[in-house]
Amino acid sequence: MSIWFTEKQTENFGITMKINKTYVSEQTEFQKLDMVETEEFGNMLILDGMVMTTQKDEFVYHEMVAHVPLFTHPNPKHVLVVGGGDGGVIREVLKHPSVEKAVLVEIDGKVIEYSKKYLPEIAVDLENPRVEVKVDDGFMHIATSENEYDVIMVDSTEPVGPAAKLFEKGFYEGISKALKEDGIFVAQTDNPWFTPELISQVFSDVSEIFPITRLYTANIPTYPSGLWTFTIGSKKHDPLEVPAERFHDIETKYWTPQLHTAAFALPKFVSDLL
Ligand code: AG3
Repeated sequence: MSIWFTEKQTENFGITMKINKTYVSEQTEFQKLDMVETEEFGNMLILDGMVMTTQKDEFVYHEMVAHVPLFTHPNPKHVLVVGGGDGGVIREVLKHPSVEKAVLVEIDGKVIEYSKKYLPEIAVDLENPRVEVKVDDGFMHIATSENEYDVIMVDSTEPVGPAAKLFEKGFYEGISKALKEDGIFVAQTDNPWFTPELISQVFSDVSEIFPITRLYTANIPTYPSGLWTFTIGSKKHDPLEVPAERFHDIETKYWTPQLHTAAFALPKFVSDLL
């Protein structure tokens, strides 16, 4: 007998994976958390029935969330990650020597605890002295920060449950206030196949607040449709105008200087949403 997990990505469509082992299946204070071993993608974190990250493809998402805004900023020193309790974005952020301090604000301490245990190469840097981990509400953290951060990354779940308010215009206004005068933020903004309205709405909200607003994509096989989007709001620096010499050497598996720019080239049906 074999056990299979299906994430119903829409009412009528899903992704199915063979599960070898279930390590954790528990209702935390905020969400349902499952940690499993899959045959194809290694260990996998699932929140509220949705695939968050897997050992095999996590590098795409984490590199693309971190490196695109961090290379766009000429000297990012103080960085905030909202969500991201698995630690994958933090691991990538620390590859930038200019970053003196990276703050991670994750609402659910259980995500951190189980990621350290079952996703050790993703959570590898959560104890690094350049990192400050806070188990707290990211929305509140943003609301009480002013002129503090060079780069903010929103590594949230989907706009249902605890993360719903991280997709509202008021949140992006808070982010703008929390950023310094040349700050940049990025948020994961789902996929154009099943949630085109979300992409349009976020892009329009962000462009009312930030002078430079851009959308880029990456290929993530375990996320709905595989075509994932990220929205950047920037006060001054344009991700499409990064001087070539700013791209210092870092070890990556997905991001390259060429891809930094290429990721902003959108299929027509996606650019039509903006
Ligand atoms: N955060 C975004 C995951 C969204 C996936 N959606 C889905 N499976 N329906 C990922 C967290 C990784 N650090």
